[in-house]
Amino acid sequence: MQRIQPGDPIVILTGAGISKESGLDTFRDTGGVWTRVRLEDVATPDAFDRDPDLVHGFYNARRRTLADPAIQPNPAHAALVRLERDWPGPVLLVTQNVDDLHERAGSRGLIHMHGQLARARCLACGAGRDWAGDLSVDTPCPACGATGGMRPDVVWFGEMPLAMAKIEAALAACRLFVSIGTSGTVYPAAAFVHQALDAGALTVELNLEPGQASGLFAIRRRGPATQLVPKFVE
Ligand code: BJW
Repeated sequence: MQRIQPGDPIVILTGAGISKESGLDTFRDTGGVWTRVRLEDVATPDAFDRDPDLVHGFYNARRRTLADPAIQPNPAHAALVRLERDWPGPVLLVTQNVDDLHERAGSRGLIHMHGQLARARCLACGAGRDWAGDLSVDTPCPACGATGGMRPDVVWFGEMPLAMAKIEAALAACRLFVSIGTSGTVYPAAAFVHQALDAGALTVELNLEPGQASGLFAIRRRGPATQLVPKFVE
């Protein structure tokens, strides 16, 4: 097994499981988002063209949940802040999550590869901005004034995830790749472990249940993120 030296570059990938104990649902577990709503109805560009009211309703509800004071970063988010602060080398945190719990915990410079719930983007002029309230088909774009084009700034199926060049460069250079709380079913994130292995990195999975590619990880730890991540970081 590869040995990690202080200062070696690290890439961390997080998924919905890291925010579960903060009170946010995962997607594919029992009771998860996609067990209640068909992703084809709310998380594709076609769905937005077909029924923007339905899509806005789905994301407005999730934006309100995220704004609930009961939803707070948990000890797993906090442990990653300590890792980023104390590790003497580069640490790139890549999250598939659209929540802002990593930032609220204190992480800086992370990549939201699937976008952010608290941002909106205008299809007419492309302008993106922070967004706290509801969106509707009548919401005018604050930048260009067009109506009907404001959409959640998230990455739907069939769309290109964000900052892929930066992520792939970090994966090619990393010596340690840690996957936390993701089922590994959604590409391209599901393939990051292959890219890390190609780079010769040590691969670690921290998850409640084994992800799709669990067998590829050199180290696998099972349990809730709030216990596993602080223990791994210390
Ligand atoms: C705990 C825990 C606790 C629970 N502690 N753990 C066929 C083959 C290959 C690819 C494709 C294909 N057909 C189509 C595709 C492409 C498609 C895709 O991957 N489809 C698959 C379903 C097959 N992908 C795309 O379209 C992507 N774009 C793309 O590929 O562009 C082309 C491209 C090619 C090459 C390079 C670059 C680009 C876009 C995907 C967009 C995904 N969007 C969503 C919605 C975002 C907005 C929103 O939130 O509404 O992103 S879908 C949803 O899934 C969300 C998540 O980020 C993503 C991943 O989910 P995650 O985080 O893994 O959650 P779960 O629920 O699946 O798992 C939770 C895990 O937590 C579990 O493992 C539990 O055990 C664990 N857990 N409690 C620790 N307490």
